[in-house]
Amino acid sequence: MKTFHNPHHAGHAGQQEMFRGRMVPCHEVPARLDYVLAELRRRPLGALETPTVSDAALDAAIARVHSVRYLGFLASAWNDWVAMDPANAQRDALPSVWPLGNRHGFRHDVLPHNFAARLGLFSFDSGSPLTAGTWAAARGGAACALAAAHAVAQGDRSAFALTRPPGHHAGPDFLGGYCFLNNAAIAAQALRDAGHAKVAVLDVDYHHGNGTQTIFYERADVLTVSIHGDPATEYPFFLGHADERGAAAGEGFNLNLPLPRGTGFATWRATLDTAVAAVKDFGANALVVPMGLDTFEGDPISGFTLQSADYLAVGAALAGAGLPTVFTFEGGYAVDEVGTNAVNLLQGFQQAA
Ligand code: Q9C
Ligand code: ZN
Repeated sequence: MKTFHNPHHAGHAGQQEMFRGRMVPCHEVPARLDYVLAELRRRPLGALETPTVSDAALDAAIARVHSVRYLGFLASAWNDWVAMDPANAQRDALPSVWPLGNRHGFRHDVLPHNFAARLGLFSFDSGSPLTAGTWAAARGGAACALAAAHAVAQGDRSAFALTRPPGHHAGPDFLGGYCFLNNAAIAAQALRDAGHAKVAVLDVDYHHGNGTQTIFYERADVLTVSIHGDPATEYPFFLGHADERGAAAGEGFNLNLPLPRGTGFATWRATLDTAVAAVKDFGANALVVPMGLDTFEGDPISGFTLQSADYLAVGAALAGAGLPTVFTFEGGYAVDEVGTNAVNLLQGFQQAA
């Protein structure tokens, strides 16, 4: 399989995230991608490329998934942050005030002039620093997702969008969970637009793919499935329960498979079989896998206990869906092992496909 990697990723380098009342070093660091790229050079699965999609095609593909006003906010966010105070050039932008939705009656329709207020309007946590290179990195990542979708649409069995920041927590008009643009959703929509009538997304990151679920929640043409830590105890907490089955035309086209913190591979693997069966029952023509490696036992912020060798079997099980497949790189914060785990999964897929 071809890998499209993002040459702009390292420009997104947050210093700190808010965690339980204090600032801690970011878990989502540039070295994560470098380790995966190094492992792919050691154990090649196919060509390593950078995406060559045109700016116009990229802007159009991103706008299929995200709102105009959110994209306008992101494109000028760093300049607006520094314009607030020149000293901000040395600091990441993090939100500190949010217009809570349903219960508090705050308005979302009026765009505040104040940058800190806009940052809160378009975000849902204080763990996702926006830095000088964030927009270019996120945009470069969307280009990887689009290029991977194009490769698969043109007949490749699979393709890998190797990028950071990750994407699956980003919704139509919000960032969070280290994510800014939803690469998996951009790939899924691009596959739809290339003529695949039904696309499935099977999210194997430790955390529920809330952004992807929200983007496709009322649609019957994109099935979203996610295996993740139970939101009763695990981030992102406010979405990802089993009773969320989709709405309106999308009723029945979302499947959440939450598992308790501490779950090991036997149970996780059986749950993956349930997820793959749902993808097959749906009659998907193509598959997108938001590939988080934070299900690994050694992950510092997660709670499942998968071992490195297990990822070979995960990839083989995903190949069992028998579908053209785009992988997007999502979470996975045990930096020393993330390259091995990612390439194990992809190699397991490729050997079984
Ligand atoms: N201050 C992904 O794996 N952790 N995102 C909570 C908030 C957020 C994980 C800290 C975890 C986000 C793509
Ligand atoms: Zn995650």
